Amino acid sequence: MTTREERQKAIIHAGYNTFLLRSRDVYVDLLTDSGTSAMSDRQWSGMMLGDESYAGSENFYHLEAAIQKYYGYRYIVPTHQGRGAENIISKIMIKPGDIVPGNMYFTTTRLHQELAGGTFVDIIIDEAHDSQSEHPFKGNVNLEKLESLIKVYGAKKIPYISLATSVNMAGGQPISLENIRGLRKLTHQYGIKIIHDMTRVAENAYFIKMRETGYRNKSIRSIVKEICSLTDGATMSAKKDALVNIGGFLALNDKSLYEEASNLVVIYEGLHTYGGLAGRDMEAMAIGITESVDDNHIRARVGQVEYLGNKLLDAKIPIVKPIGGHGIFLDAKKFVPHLKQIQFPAQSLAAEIYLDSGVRTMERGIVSAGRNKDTDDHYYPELELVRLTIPRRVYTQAHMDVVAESVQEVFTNRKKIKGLKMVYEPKYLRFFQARFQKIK
Ligand code: P70
Repeated sequence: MTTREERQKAIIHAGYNTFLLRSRDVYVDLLTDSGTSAMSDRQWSGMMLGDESYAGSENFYHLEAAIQKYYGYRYIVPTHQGRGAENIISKIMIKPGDIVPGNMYFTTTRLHQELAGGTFVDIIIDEAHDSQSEHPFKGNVNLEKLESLIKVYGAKKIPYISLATSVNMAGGQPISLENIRGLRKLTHQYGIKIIHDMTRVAENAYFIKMRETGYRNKSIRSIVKEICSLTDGATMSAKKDALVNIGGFLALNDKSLYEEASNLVVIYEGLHTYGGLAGRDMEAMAIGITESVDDNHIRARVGQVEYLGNKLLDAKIPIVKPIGGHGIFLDAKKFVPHLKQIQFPAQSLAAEIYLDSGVRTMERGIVSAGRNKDTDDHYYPELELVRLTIPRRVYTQAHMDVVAESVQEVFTNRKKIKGLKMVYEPKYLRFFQARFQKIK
C-alpha cells in the first residue's frame, strides 16, 4: 500500500500513463489479464518437465496435441506471444492494397495488418459501438456490411476475415455461433478464409452456453471446438485464456500456409518447434489449455467479473453493458462528460483511480486507437473506456470490493477531474509509452 502523496509522485513520474508505473507502486493490478493469471499446481509441475532440446522438444508435441484435441486445428507454430503470430500470418497472407475486414480492431493485430500493407475495415454490428446497448452478442459481424465490402473491392482483395471471439475493444463481448456459421457460409461462397483471434475463446464459449438457444447443456469444451471448426486458422495469445505468463501460437489447417509460416517463424521467433519459448513454457501452455476449457473454471472466472460489474451497476456507475468476459469497462464519456475526447478522458480517469487507491487500470479510447495511417489524424473512437481487467485465479471478491469502493469515490468527485495533454507520442502503439501532463 502507498499513500496518496506517494501515488501523486508516481503518476506524475509515469506521465499519467498507467503502463509506465512500477508495479511495486500498485495495490490491485487490473491493468491487464495478459500473462498475469496464476498458474496451477499442475502447470508448475509441468514446468519441471521442460525438455530444453533445441529441436523436437517433447513439450512441443504435448502442446501440438493439446491444440489439436481442444481446438481442432491441424498445424501449429509456437510464438513468444500473440503478436508474434499476428506478424507471421499478416506477412504471409496480406499483400499491399488488401482489405482486412474484422469485428472491431485490436491494436497489435491492426498494426501488423497495416505494416503488411493492408487496411483494416470494421464490420462489427453497430450495437458494439454503443456502450448501453444490451445486445447479447455485441461481437457479431454485420454480414451485410461484409457483403457490400466484398462487392466494392472484390474477393481477391480480401485475404481473410480477422475474426475475434470475445471482442476486447468492445468490452469483452461475445460473438454467437449462429453468426459465425452465417459468416462461414458467406465466406465459402466467395472463397475467403477466416483467421480467428482465439485469445479469449473459452470466455466467448461461456456466453454462448448461457445465452444462445440450444447450448445450455453443451460443455465449454465442445463449444470451443465448434467455434474453431468454422474457421481456417487462428492466432493465440496464450497469456489470457490459456493461463500462462508467456506464450502463443499460430494454428492453420492449410498445409502450404503452414509451411510458409514454419519458414518465417525461424526469422522472427525461433525454430518451428519452440518459436521463442522454453520447453517448460510450452508444457505449461499445454496444461493451461486443458484447464481453460473446464466449465467450473470458466464459470468462476466470468462470475468474478460479473461480481465487480454488478457492484458498479448498483452504484449507477456508467459501464459497458452487458458485462463482458475479462473485465469491466467504464464509459469515460459518461463518467467525465465535461472533458472533450481530445483531452483524453479515459486516460485521465485511469490516472485518477490510481491516485485514489493504487488500483491500476488501462485506457481503451482515443489514445489506444492511434492515428489513421493515411491522414495521420487521431481516430476518434465511439467508445472511450477505462478497462478494469481481472487476472484469472489471482484476486478475491474482497479485492473487488476495494476496487468498487474506489471507483465510487472517484465517481462522487468526478466533476473535479481535469483533462490531459499529450507531451510525448511514440510512432507505434502509442498507448504503451505516451506521456501526458495535466491541463491546468
Ligand atoms: C490485453 C493484452 C493482447 C491481445 C488481445 C487480442 C484480442 C491479440 C493480443 C496480442 C495485451 C495488450 C496488447 C496491446 C495493448 C494493450 C494490452 N492483449 N489479440 O491486455 O497478444 O499481447 O500476447 O502479443 O487481447 O488486452 P500479445
